[in-house]
Amino acid sequence: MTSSRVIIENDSFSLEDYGRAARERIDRALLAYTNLDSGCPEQLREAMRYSLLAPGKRLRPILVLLAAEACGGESEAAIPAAAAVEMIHTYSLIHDDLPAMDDDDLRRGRPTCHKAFDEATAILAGDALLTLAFEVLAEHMQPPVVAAACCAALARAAGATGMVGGQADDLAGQFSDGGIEALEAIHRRKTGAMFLVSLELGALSAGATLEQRQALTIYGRCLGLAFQITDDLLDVRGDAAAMGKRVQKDSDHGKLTFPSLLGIDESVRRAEALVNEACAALAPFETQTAGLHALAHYVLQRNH
Ligand code: GRG
Repeated sequence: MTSSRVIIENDSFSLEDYGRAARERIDRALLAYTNLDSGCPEQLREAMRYSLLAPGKRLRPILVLLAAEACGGESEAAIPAAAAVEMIHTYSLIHDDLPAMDDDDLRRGRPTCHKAFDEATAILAGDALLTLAFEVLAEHMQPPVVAAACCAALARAAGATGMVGGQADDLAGQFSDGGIEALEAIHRRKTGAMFLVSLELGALSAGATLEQRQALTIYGRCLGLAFQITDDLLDVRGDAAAMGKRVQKDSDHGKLTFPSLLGIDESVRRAEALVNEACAALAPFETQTAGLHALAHYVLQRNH
């Protein structure tokens, strides 16, 4: 978020400042957790760190920290969970960029992992990040019952009925002649599940109440969908330099997207309505939710 020119502030909260500080804490943890012993080949560690520490927005780990704080917890206790979701997210990007999937040359403003290294190394770097995420949760989340719950939730969100399942249906062109429900069914899993679980892990780390978890679930569902709509809009009208990746990809491949189904104006309206719904869901919280509000609005206004 540091490179964004969008600054969302109210009297007492600046997402720009919060994001900068959170990003530093998250990146320190990512560096420490990838300081693997000599059993890890040097090139593999380099490829893992190349992609993991590249300048992404760190939206999902920031959501973990914000959810923990909103539920009355200490964000420090949620740092291992924040690192774990970023590892899973990065693995998914590395694999998504491979020739067998999206075949991309540029990611986060840099050559993709398989271009900077080679395909086999990129596959293995993704595999290693996927497994390291669960090692980090199991070893560093406390108490053990919370660590186990975090592992189960993240596995479900990232796996065959979550992100991987959504990606498989998307690649298969499943529902490509379907309507808006079909499109949402793909993105609830492919993109939305990782947003939702980020909030869930933050809530678990803070010992959230059922009411808080339910509110975060509504917030996360709306936010995940709004994020995907803006992602589709950025593919149509975004700037490749700001995005750090190729744009106009979806239309080139004739993919089903929100703008292709609804048109640009209606897609924008839908994303705005979802962000308003996300923010309304935060009403039951008595604690500070300025960060979650600001992040939802950032998702609407982002340029990358
Ligand atoms: C390969 C198992 C597997 C899954 C891939 C995440 C994903 C599923 C594919 C990425 C393709 C894509 C562009 C999806 C749209 C939403 C998305 C995940 C965008 C990237 O997330 P950002 O914008 O990226 O948060 P940064 O780099 O900022 O972290």
